[in-house]
Amino acid sequence: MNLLFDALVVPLKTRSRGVLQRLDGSEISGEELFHLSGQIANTLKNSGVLPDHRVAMQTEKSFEALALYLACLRIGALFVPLNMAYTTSEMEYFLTDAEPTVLICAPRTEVELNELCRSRKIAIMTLGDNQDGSLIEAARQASGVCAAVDRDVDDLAAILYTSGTTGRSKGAMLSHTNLLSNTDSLVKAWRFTSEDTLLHALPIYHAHGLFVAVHVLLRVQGRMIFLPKFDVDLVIDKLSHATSFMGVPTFYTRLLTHTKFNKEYLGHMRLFISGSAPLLAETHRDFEAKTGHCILERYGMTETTMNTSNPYEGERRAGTVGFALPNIELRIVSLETGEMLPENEIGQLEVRGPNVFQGYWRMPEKTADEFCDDGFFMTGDIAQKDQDGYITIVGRSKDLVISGGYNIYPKEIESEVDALDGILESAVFGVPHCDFGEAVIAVVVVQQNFQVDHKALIEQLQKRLASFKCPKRIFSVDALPRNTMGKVQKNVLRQRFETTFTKL
Ligand code: MCA
Ligand code: AMP
Repeated sequence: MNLLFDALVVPLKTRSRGVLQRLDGSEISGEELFHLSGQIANTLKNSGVLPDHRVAMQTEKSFEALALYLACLRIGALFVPLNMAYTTSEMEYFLTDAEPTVLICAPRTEVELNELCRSRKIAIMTLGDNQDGSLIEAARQASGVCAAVDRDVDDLAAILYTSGTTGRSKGAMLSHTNLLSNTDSLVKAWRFTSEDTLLHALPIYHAHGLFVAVHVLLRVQGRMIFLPKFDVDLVIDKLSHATSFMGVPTFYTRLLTHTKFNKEYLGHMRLFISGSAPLLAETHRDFEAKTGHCILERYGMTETTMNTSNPYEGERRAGTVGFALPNIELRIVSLETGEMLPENEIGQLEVRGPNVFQGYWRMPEKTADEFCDDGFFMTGDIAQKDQDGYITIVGRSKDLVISGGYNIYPKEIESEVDALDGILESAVFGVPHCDFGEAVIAVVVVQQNFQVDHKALIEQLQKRLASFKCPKRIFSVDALPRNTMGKVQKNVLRQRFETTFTKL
């Protein structure tokens, strides 16, 4: 038995209908996806990959990248997808921490990454976005027949890195049961069937695009129109061929502000889903007014995949994330005492259920810190439940910025800013941004007589940090505001700089 492989991949074997449409309109059948995943599985095995070995992937989104994930499931390797935006310096950390047997990278980054791989004895292969690269060349020569290895229900399927409060990313270990139980809940909750076509515009290196979108559609043997990335014109063009769409709030605000976007394009659409960041109630209402569709908002985390959802039938309440999904226990507890709070009171959201991950990769202490004795996971999200049971995420106790659906932990950025020449200290935080929801800015205190050039500081940071993490603006102050305990008052800074992007 191999839970995820049996549930998601085996049914493809006999499916001659298209399961995936490429941007150029070509259709990939289930049989083709199944066969290619077998060929890639054999290629990985030939490179020395064994069950429980890690296979890291930093490539553009493609049908072949998806086949690579399915190949990992087949041979029991742990899939470690990495954002294409990560710099070589960030990749050095991930490769050192995950210790993959193989890295599959884009052809254009091979030279830079080769050095890192060689010294760590990591095999390297490439996968381009045009059906090219050494992985695909080798796979084409390999047999497509590859028996799936047995996996226990609690065996791991993937490690997904999520930013860390301490500055370094942590690998969330997700098991077959974690992922399949959640997929099945979502299929039911959102009424997905084999008749569905999902317009897939999310990246597949995060839980949203892979474990929510791809898993649900594979599970029901539906079809996906696989866009390389979110592009508002393309999405508008392709929506008329889809029944469903999943996105982060930025996707919806961009659609709403596009002059071409209107009801006409939505002939077959039955469902729009939003998550990964708060969807403003205003966006929810404007979308309904413009399209007649009420966006279904849900809430999740990399560590837990999806926890709550607004109902498919029944009121999808703007500004809320709905109710706990089946078999998932949620509670809201006091941040001071840890005691459960009654309705309408605000506290930390904790979660327990088959969806909750197995811990952080090689960080047992960090893992223990984030679980209560009775097995509830502390999400770090601040929430409230109303008298009808709807949950609202009202804030975060973790120092986190969510920009366009990407999580950015200020500590990581502050460490990089502080290391720059001339900087004494810094504070990094998020401020409102009409496109990304929140945008990162940094406030710095510079050494005496240092001639600061904020643009040059950003350019230096771009060499070290993925560009979505880089502060969009940097400001200098004489001193950071601190409370009596000496802690930087980010709320004071946030207030002072909150109109940075809104007054533009
Ligand atoms: C791109 N840029 C960003 C972001 N994306 N800056 C801040 N925040 C961002 N999210 C910057 C780039 O660094 C670049 O800067 C410039 O914008 C243009 O880059 P480009 O790639 O062309 O941007 P884009 O194509 O317009 O991308 C915006 C996007 C993308 C489509 C909203 O960020 C996106 O696909 N976001 C989805 C993220 C996601 O899937 N999250 C799910 C995580 P410069 O010009 O300076 O170089 S999973 C999760 O959160 C849990 C499990 C859950 O609940 O789902
Ligand atoms: P990640 O670590 O990338 O998996 O992001 C998870 C975090 O995104 C959660 O802990 C929340 O803070 C946030 N999040 C996800 N979905 C929502 C939502 N619908 N509303 C508000 N915040 C959300």
